[in-house]
Amino acid sequence: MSKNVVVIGTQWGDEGKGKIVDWLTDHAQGVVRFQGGHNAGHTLVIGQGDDQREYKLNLVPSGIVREGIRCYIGNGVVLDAGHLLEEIAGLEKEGIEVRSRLKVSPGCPLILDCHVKLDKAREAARGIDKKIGTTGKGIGPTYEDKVARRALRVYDLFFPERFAEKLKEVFDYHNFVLVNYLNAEPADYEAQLKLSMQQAEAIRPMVADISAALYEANKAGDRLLFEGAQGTLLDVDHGTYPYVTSSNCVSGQASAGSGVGPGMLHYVLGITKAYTTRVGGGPFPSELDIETEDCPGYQMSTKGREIGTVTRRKRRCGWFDAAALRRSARINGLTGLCITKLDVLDGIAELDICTGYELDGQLVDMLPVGADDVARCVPIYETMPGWSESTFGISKWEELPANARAYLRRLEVLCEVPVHIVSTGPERDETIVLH
Ligand code: 2SA
Ligand code: MG
Repeated sequence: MSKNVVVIGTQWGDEGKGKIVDWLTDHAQGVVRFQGGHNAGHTLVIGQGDDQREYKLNLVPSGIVREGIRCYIGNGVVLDAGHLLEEIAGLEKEGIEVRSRLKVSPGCPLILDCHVKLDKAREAARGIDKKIGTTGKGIGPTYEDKVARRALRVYDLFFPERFAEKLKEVFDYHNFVLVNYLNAEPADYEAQLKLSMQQAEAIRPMVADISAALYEANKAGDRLLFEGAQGTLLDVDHGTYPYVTSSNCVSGQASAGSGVGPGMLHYVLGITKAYTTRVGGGPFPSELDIETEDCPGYQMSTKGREIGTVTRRKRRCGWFDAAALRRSARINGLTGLCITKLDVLDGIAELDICTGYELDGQLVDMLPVGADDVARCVPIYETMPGWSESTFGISKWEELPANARAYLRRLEVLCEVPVHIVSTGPERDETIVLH
C-alpha cells in the first residue's frame, strides 16, 4: 500500500467508504476527516459471530474502532460540538477509548442552533420539486458563515467574552431572517451560550493544531488515511449544483481541509458502488423504480439495505453510471477503484451500464456540470449478462463468476481507472485485492 491514501466517494455518497477505511487501517496509524460534518453516516461491521458489532459513525473518523489508531478532525469539517460529545460517549460506552486518540482542529467552524433552524426552515420553504433534501443538520448554513467570515470556530470557545459577543451578532443576524423571512422560531442565544461554554471544557483537551500534527506524524513514518464523506457528485463545485452538499468532497480537499500539502497524498482510492444510489433531491439519469418487486431497483434497495444512516430515508437506486464515474475519476485523479456491494447484483439476469447520454440531441460521454443539464440527460445503456451465483463474501478474484469478472473489467475500461479492490460483504475479509 502507498504511504498516505485518500479514500473518496465517487458517486453521491454511501459507497461503503467506512468499511474500506476500516480495512485499510490494518496498515495505517492515523485517519483524518477533512470535510462535511455529522451529515455523514459511516457504517462499520467489526468482529465475527456473537461478538459482531455494528458501529455507525458520523463525525469521528472510522479508525477509532481499532485500537491505537490516531484520529484527526481537520479544519475542513463543520463541528456540532454536542453531537461530537454524544458520539464519543456512545463509543466509550462500548469500551472504546476515544479522547486520548482524537484530535480536533481549532479551525473547525461550529454548527450552532441557528444553523440547524435555518437549514430546516429553508428546506420547509422550498417547493416540493426544489427541495435539496438536506440532512437538516445545519451543514449548509455553517459553511455559509465560514465563507462569510462570521463563523465561530472551535478556537473561539476558549475566549468566553469574545465568544459571547460574536455569538450575539451571529444570532441577531440569523434570527432576523428566521423570524421575518422564514416564519420560523428564533434560535435561543442564552441557551446556546450556556451550552457552548459547557462543551468548551469537554472539548479543550482534544484541540490540537492538526496541520502540524499531521506533518509530524508523516515525518515520523505514520501512514495516514484521509477519509472522505459524501461523494464527488455532491461536491459544492463539481456536483449536481445546487443539489449538492456545501463542502468540497473531492480528493483535493484532503489537502485544504486538513492543512497538508498535496505532495503528502500518495494514492487516491475511489470507492464506487457496483450500481448507483442517491439520497435527497436532484437529477439522477440512471435511476430505477425501487418500489416494484421483481425490478432490479427493488433488489438494489432491499438487498442493498439502501436506507440513509443519518435520516433513515430510502435511498434512490439505479444502474451503474460510467459517464458520471468518468468525470469523478478525472476530478479526483483516481489511482484505483474499489467496487463495493457487488453481491447486491447477484441474480439480476441482465445488467445495464450507462455509458453516456443524449443531451439536447447531442451525444455526451461524461456527466455535464450542474443540475439543469444533468436533468435533461437521457441515459444510453449497454447491457451485460448477469450471474446467478452468490458472490457474497468471496475473497479471491478467480472464485467470482465469469460474468461478474467481465462486468468489473468492463467498468474499469469505461471509467478509465483500474479496479484495485472489490468488496463482497461488510466484513473485513470479504474483500478481493487485485493490486
Ligand atoms: P446536507 O445535509 O446539506 O449535507 O445535504 C445536502 C445534500 O447532500 C446529501 N447528503 C448525503 N448523501 C448521502 N449520504 C449522506 N450521509 C447519510 C448516509 C445521509 C442520510 O450516510 O446515508 O442518512 O440521509 C449524506 N449527507 C448529505 C443530502 O441527502 C442532500 O442531497
Ligand atoms: Mg453514508
